[in-house]
Amino acid sequence: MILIGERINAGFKDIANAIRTKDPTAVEKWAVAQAEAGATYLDVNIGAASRDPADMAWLVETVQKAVPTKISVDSTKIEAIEAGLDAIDGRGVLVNSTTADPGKLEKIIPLAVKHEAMLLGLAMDERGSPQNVERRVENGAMVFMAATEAGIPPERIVLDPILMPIKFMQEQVPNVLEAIEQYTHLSDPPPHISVGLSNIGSKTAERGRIVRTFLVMAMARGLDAAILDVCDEETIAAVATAELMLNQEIYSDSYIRAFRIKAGGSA
Ligand code: THG
Repeated sequence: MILIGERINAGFKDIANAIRTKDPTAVEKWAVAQAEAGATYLDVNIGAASRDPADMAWLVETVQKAVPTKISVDSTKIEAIEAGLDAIDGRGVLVNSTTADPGKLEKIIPLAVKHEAMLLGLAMDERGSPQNVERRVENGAMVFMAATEAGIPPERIVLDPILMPIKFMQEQVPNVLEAIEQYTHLSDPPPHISVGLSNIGSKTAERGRIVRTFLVMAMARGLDAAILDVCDEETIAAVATAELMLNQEIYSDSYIRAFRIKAGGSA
């Protein structure tokens, strides 16, 4: 499972303050904590409030000084993604994200090619978020085909069917699960498939249970990546346990510890 740590995001007050004051302390703290928890990538997001691409470069550089972990450059703004990519020191990088909007694909795909990056495509288009399975599959396939045509292999493509809060869009949860399964049939090997996992539990009273139950159900349908709270031990234990059930890892009594070591975290 590809684990993308969600915490370096200006949606959190400590990170928003760090960016505003250019005080690296909180960024370093969360970079180290998420790396030790076994993150494969650290998502880095300057938030909707920042208009300055230089903020993204600062955030990427600050994370790179703290840990060797690969980075997910997360922005809806092309200029911010470009600034983040230009700041990468040669380690692996994930472009988060493009949508299926042709105008966006046209600009983001060449950036992913140039930087030999992983490319994450959201199942969104000019019309906004998908409200059914068909739109999710069409948009995912659109990103997949455009990236493939540009020479990006399936192993470097990540599709995100758009997971929404269960509290407000409960009827979309089965649609996301079905879209995940359909993405696995796009190619052999298939692209990677990810969701913004915390989104489903937004504003709920049982967030952990909701997040973890969806996670294992989605893994059973083919999910193999997630942007998530990697510091939540119960969630990571659910990932490790689900990998056993899928026969992706060999059982041992100490499989949780084995998972953490394999993920590169501190056991
Ligand atoms: N897909 C992709 N990228 C994404 C998302 C996605 N990037 C952003 C987001 N969605 C994933 N990251 C987060 C980060 C934090 C939270 C949720 C998703 C979160 N925020 C708190 C909350 O909602 O309660 C608010 C912050 C706070 O506590 O102050 O949990 O879907 N590709």
